Amino acid sequence: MQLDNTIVALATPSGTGAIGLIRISGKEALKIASKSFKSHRDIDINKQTSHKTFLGWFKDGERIIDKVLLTVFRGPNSYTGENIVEISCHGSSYILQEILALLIKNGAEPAKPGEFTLRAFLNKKMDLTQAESVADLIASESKASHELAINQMRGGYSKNISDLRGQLIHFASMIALELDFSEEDVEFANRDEFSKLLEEIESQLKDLSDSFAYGSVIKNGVPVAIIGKPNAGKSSLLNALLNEDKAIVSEIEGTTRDSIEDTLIIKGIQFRFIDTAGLRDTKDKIESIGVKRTLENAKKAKILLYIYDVTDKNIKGVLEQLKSIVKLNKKIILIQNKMDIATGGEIISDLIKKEFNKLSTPLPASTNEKISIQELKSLLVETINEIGGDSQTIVTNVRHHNSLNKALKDIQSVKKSMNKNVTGDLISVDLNSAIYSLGEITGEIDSDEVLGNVFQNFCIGK
Ligand SMILES: Nc1nc2c(ncn2[C@@H]2O[C@H](COP(=O)(O)OP(=O)(O)OP(=O)(O)O)[C@@H](O)[C@H]2O)c(=O)[nH]1
Ligand SMILES: [Mg+2]
Repeated sequence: MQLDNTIVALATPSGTGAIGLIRISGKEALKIASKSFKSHRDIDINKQTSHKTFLGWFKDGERIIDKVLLTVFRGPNSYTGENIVEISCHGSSYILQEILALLIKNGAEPAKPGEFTLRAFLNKKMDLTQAESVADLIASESKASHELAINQMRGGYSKNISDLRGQLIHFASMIALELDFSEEDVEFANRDEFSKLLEEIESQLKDLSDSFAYGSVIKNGVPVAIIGKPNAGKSSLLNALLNEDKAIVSEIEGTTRDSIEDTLIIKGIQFRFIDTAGLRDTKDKIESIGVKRTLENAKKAKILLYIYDVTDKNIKGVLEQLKSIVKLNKKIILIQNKMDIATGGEIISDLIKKEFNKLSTPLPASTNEKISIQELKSLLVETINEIGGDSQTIVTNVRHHNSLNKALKDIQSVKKSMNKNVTGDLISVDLNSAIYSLGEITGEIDSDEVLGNVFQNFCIGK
């Protein structure tokens, strides 16, 4: 990995803004910037100490490109740990391009995606999970996902994992020592303590791994599929939730043929609502593709909103649909729609309660009159909080989840081997594999492959 070059990139989005920020990092940062910068007070930035800002002209020879503010950070007290120069200029895309081109002409190299943060990691300014949280923080769109990213950036669970890994390493070395003295039949690793540690690690890994189900939906938005028979009021419900006319509503059965999706943030949590084609047997070719999609969306969703028309005469049809939906094993919220035209003699909800006593009571609603929409929103938040449980630390990252699961499997194998009293060298194999997986999470083991995977998902300039 090359670190002795000096890199440059735009840190703000390309396009026009009031201000744009260009960042240079590396040994030569000050020298490269100073070739084109003329301070108003004739100051040589090469001789300046860290954390100082200067006003001046950015020039291509004698041609003035912009009036800029230039800030000097000297390594190791900077984001990357290297010398950094930040140039704040006016946000015209022409100016930004000119300044970038000049800096490259002066000797800087265009940065690769995530290279600033990669350098911060390699210079030990942060561990790998913290580096990853930078990308999450930039991408966070709701209060809840922002909170998770900030928590991870502040250290999150990586310290805990690092501690557990340290204890495992201790036992691994004790067992290795035993192998060296194998003829003498000594036991350096106290088996009782070791078993206790394995139990604790297993339970912690399990909690972390389980929290991913919650973490990933918080990060990417909770998928909620709205399903039901044609004309139940699915599209009307989507519109009522979003408070806009997003989907077409009509009294014709089969109005919605394709899935329609939009997001909404409720109490800081982002939900992705998916309005679907009404479920029914149909000979219409396009509609039947829509129905297939509905089932796929239902399978992918975290929460299902099953909506039915309280005045529907075909109650059996509703019960049958519910039966197949319950089989999907998802959180289901039932909505009894069109209460504004209910006569009061309807028995549908009683029948549902009788047949599906595990489901919660249907919420009486009217999407036309916006009755119970607020209650539904609160119910959604409650449901997702239930899924989250009261876990303090939450895993949001697919890479961590995979490594956690790998480590968990290894720990379980170690436990099994211990119970069967197998020899130390066999235990060592699984133990080392678990130590490796845990190290991958924090970056204590940083193969190029892991690093490549992590940083390729960053944008350039981060
Ligand atoms: N009275 C009354 N009518 C409603 C209510 N909600 C929806 N409707 C009517 O029911 C009809 C169907 O509504 P949609 O929202 O298009 O139903 P859908 O479930 O999306 O139907 P498909 O897309 O065909 O599957 C429309 O005529 C709506 O005006 C309600 O709360 N009260
Ligand atoms: Mg519809």
